[in-house]
Amino acid sequence: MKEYKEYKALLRQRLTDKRYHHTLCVADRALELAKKYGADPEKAYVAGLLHDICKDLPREKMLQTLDGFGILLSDLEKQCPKTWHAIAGEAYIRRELGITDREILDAVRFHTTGRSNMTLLDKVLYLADFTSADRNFPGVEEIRGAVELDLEQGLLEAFVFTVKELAEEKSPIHTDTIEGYNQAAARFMR
Ligand code: DGI
Ligand code: FE
Ligand code: FE
Repeated sequence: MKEYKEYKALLRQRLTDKRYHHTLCVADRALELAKKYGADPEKAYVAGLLHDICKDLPREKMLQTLDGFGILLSDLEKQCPKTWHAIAGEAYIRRELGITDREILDAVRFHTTGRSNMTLLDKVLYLADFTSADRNFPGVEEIRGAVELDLEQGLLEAFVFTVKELAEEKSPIHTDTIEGYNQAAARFMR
C-alpha cells in the first residue's frame, strides 16, 4: 500500500485541520470497507483521500473553479450548493492531478448525492464518508451497524437518513439522491 505522500501534502494545503483529519479518516474507512466487501483497496484509499479536495473552497472560488473547468450547473444543482464540491472535486482530480481511473472519478463525483446503479466503489466511498471515525452525528451508530451487516442495507439506511434530513430542513433533493434512494429501497421490497 502506497502512502500517497504527495496527495496528503496537497490536501494539507487545501483543507482546514478538521477537514484534513476527516479526509484521512474516510480514506482509512474506505480501505476497511473495500477489504470487507471486495472492492479495490488502493482505489478506495485514493478516492477517500481525494473526495473532499474542493470542499473548503469559498463559494466564489468554487464557482470560478467550476467555470474554469467549463462546467455549467443545472438549475437543480444550483439549488444544492453542498453538491458542488463533488462536481468540482472530480474535475480537479481529473484535470489537475491526472487521475484517469473512471471508478475513482465516479466515486468522487457521486460521493455526496449517491446515484442509481452505484458501483461497488461508489458505495464504499459513500458509506465510508458517512461512517468514518470522525463522524459522531446522532444516528451514526445505527448506520455503522447496518454497514457492518450488509453493504446494501447500510446504503439504504444512509439514503433514508439523508432524504429525511433534507426534507426536514426543506432543502431541494437532487434527483441523483432520490434515484439512489429509490433503487436502494426497491431492493428491500417484498
Ligand atoms: O463533504 P462532507 O461533509 O464530508 O459530506 P457530503 O459530501 O456527503 O456532504 C453532505 C451534505 O450534502 C449534507 O449536508 C447533505 C448534503 N446533500 C446531500 N445530498 C443532497 C444534499 N443537499 C441537497 N440540497 N440536496 C441533495 O440531494
Ligand atoms: Fe463531501
Ligand atoms: Fe467527506
